[in-house]
Amino acid sequence: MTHMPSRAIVAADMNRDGRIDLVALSEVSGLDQKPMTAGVVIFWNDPAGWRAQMLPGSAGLFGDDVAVGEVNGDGVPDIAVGNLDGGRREFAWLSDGAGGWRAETDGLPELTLGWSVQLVDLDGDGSDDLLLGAGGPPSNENAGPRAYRWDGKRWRGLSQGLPQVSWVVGVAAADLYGDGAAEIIAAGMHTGVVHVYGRQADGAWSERHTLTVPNGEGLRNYKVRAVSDDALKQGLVVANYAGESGGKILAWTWQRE
Ligand SMILES: [Ca+2]
Ligand SMILES: [Ca+2]
Ligand SMILES: [Ca+2]
Repeated sequence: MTHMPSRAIVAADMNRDGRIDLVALSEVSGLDQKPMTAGVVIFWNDPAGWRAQMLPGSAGLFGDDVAVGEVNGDGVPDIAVGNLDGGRREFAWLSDGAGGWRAETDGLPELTLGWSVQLVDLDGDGSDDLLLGAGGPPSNENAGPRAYRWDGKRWRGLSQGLPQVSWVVGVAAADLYGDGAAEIIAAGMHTGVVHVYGRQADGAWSERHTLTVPNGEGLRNYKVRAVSDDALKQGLVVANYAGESGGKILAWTWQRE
């Protein structure tokens, strides 16, 4: 595809033929570009060459993040996008059982910007859930770290206890404490603070730890990633920041008790 400005791409074998494919999301169209973006595009790694397939219902969409996981249990990867068009709520395309993908929006928030997105199992049922680093006006009460699980027909909120703050950007999830349940790690856009939330027995999230970015004033967060290693009893949280006067990448190691 010769014209696809993109800031978000992920590699996965989308049709399970043993060849790794690519999924990309368009970036916002600039003044010198076509007003209608391609949206979400799968680049099939065919033996004869790359072949682009635009996902139905995604034309015009744009954003900065894309993720692949398994949401609906059919073994075919599903797609989540950090949709930054506040007027649309297409954040996920699920495999439709017929070789295609369908946007599933029922239960997802309106007037929300998805700065970053992850597909990760947050409630421990074996299926990936949708984790958004969401922005939007406080009155909308849809911003902050937001989580949703797919019940087979629609999305259900999994955000109980998570704060509703206006501008959360990077989100990630990993089992930092080694208790078998994933924590949510969320970075504020301009706050210089990264919050770690754990899920309690009643399903509500509560803050377990706060990480502070030294001299973080004036820096904007873009992404957070986290991994945890059971053998080493260690975790790692990484966040990247940029601003007019520079930027930094910060990593925190996580030693379990
Ligand atoms: Ca493939
Ligand atoms: Ca699937
Ligand atoms: Ca789940």
